[in-house]
Amino acid sequence: MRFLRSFTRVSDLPHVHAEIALVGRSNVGKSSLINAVAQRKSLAKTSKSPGATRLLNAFEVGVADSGRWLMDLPGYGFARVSKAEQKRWAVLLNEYIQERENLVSILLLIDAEVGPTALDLQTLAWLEHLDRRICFVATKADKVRPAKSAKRRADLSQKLGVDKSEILWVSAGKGIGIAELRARISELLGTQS
Ligand SMILES: Nc1nc2c(ncn2[C@@H]2O[C@H](COP(=O)(O)OP(=O)(O)OP(=O)(O)O)[C@@H](O)[C@H]2O)c(=O)[nH]1
Ligand SMILES: [Mg+2]
Repeated sequence: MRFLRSFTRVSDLPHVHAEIALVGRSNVGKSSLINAVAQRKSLAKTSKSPGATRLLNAFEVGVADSGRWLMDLPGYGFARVSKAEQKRWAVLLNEYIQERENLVSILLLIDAEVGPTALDLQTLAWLEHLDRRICFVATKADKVRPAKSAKRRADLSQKLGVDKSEILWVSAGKGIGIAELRARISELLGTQS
């Protein structure tokens, strides 16, 4: 996987063969997950403070010019940026999800320990309304104590309204579920993993 470039506008995006986007609240671990999948430390910019990703960042999966893209997007629900900036990101995200052709699936990232938040559920309802295919990913699984894991899994699936088997548990930090996620991405994009 390689970084291609950042885009500020949806209308600047070229036509590609197939694309997957990572959607989730700020700080949920979208960029970290891209790095884990790519087995690179800082391919995508990550940060302790939310709001690290501000643009539509395109990564290419598979061979050069494969036309199979993975998009890292700005997160939602980050209160510490100005209202104007928050609005700009929301508009950008809305536009992207609504208009992007060849978007074969959205990886909806939910914090395994915290989520789903009200905003996560709102986003989910909206994605379902738009008829987008969703792949659920619970992030930072390493933060969930083993004793609580079964309860958290049941709770997450109940709140998201999907079967437990439909949620992929991952940890970019500890490498949990990454091979599985990589395989899922390859399958969705039609590339060799
Ligand atoms: N414990 C733990 N921390 C993680 C994991 N993945 C990411 N983090 C931490 O969570 C913070 C946010 O990670 P990012 O990958 O930048 O989050 P993001 O979703 O891209 O955030 P925005 O770009 O602001 O939308 C960083 O401090 C990461 O180190 C994980 O699997 N386990
Ligand atoms: Mg990011």
